[in-house]
Amino acid sequence: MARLLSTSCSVDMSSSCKLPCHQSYQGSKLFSSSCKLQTSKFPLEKLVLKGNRPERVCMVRATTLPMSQEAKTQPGSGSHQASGGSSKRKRVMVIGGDGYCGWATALHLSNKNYEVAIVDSLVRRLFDHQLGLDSLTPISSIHNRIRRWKSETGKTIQLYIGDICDFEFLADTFESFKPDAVVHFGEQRSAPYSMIDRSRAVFTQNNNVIGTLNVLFAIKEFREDCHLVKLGTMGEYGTPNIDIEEGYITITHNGRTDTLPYPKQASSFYHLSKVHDSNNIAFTCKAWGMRATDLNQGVVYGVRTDETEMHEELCNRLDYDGVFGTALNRFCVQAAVDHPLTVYGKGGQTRGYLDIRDTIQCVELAIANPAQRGEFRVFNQFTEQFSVNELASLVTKAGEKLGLNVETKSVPNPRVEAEEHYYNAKHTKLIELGLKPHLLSDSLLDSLLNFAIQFKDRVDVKQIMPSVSWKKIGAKPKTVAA
Ligand code: NAD
Ligand code: USQ
Repeated sequence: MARLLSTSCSVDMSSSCKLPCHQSYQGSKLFSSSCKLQTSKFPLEKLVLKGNRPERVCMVRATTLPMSQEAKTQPGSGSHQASGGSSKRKRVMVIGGDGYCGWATALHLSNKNYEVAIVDSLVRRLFDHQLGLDSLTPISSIHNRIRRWKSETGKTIQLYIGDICDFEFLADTFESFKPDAVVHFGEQRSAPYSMIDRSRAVFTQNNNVIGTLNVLFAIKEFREDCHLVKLGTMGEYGTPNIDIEEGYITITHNGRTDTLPYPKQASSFYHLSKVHDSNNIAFTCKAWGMRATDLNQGVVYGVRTDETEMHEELCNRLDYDGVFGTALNRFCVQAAVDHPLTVYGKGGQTRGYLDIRDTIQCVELAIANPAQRGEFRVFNQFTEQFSVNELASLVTKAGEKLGLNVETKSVPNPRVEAEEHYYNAKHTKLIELGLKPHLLSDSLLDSLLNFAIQFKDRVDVKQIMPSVSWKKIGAKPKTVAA
């Protein structure tokens, strides 16, 4: 049975309904809780009156421990064994396991016989409600997803619902689950979301930087030997006019040589939060002897993995809107509904891309080959680089083969970014560990386009054009729904 730990939940949504709420229990302490959904332009905060002074409180703190007690497991030993074997299965905590990359990864690791727990605040589902967005694919609740996984495979995934910015909650999950590795996907991951207004910029940096800091403290406090596998982004590097190395660059300056962190030039408040995370992680590897791998991931595309294919209730999300949708996924959905492909500006923006099947492969490789104590390891996680124009032309050709009439439209660029630039980023370390890339092929584009066509009736075309401007961001709270 679920044990409620703490609930202090008041969240913004476009409606003003009130939900019944639980009284919650933590140790001997009773927390009163009133959970109210209200209309507000702040993402996850509200002003409450304390004495005569207004005070901001963090809203999402509903936490459960663990959803299913059917699978009582042995506490992990803290050592790093292979995933096989029965009594010594490696225990992996997937933070953000209800999201796009996290869900596919949690299922894959569970399938590969890792003992998996998902930790998620479900805040991403809330953003969708707030902004009036939805995944192209219908997605089941996290509870139904996990139940379905159990009935399809017999495998249990434990579930902890809560906010990692709440250290008490996180500490409890660490003490309960005792992870050997933590895969941390649990952040606000959209650059446009972080550029909507001040409150979203502040939310993004607070959520991401404090959440990661809490994970670092939890590892130090409860699982010193645990390997942190953290999702970073290629966007930390920006688009310098020299080759991008994997994390570090050796520089000779005034006759002296050193190997230093590669310079960072992030281009949104979201991407900047990742830079701060990387610095905090690097520091704790040095200061506390943490073991960490920063996966600087490129833009992910695709939706199907072997595990999500097993049942419709296991289906992953696919975002196509102007806030959370990413380039190639968006273009495929646009082609399916006869919307011109939205190339921003000149379209020379070049990034690293990878198939979601490679995301899960890379994470598995990182877990199976952990960093050493004190090591801050950085891998560039992508398989190919493309400009936006190249992607548009690939989707146009693939669409025409399926009888679609695909057009491209240059949209005034809502972002501040170089539209024509040099880009050559190294990405050999994961290949050396054994990554076998799924390169972007005609068949993958066919399948992604067919997938988009299958769900095209669910597309809200009003959500396609970008609505967030890097230059127009202001302090005033904004509503960006169409
Ligand atoms: P997503 O929004 O689909 O999933 C993120 C999940 O984290 C959500 O389920 C959300 O509820 C959860 N979460 C957020 N803040 C949390 C908190 N404080 N406590 C607990 N849970 C929290 O995002 P995604 O596309 O799966 O991305 C996952 C990670 O990979 C992110 O860190 C992102 O920066 C990184 N990444 C994603 C891409 C991409 O193309 N999707 C590319 C590069 C890097
Ligand atoms: N772009 C278009 N048209 C569109 C959408 C995007 O031209 O309709 C352009 C953007 O201007 C940008 C490029 O395509 O130059 C990539 O944009 P994106 O929205 O696909 O990806 P981005 O905002 O960079 O963010 C995504 C994920 C983020 C991750 C990042 C990896 O949302 O979590 O960190 O990819 S990277 O791009 O390497 O930083």
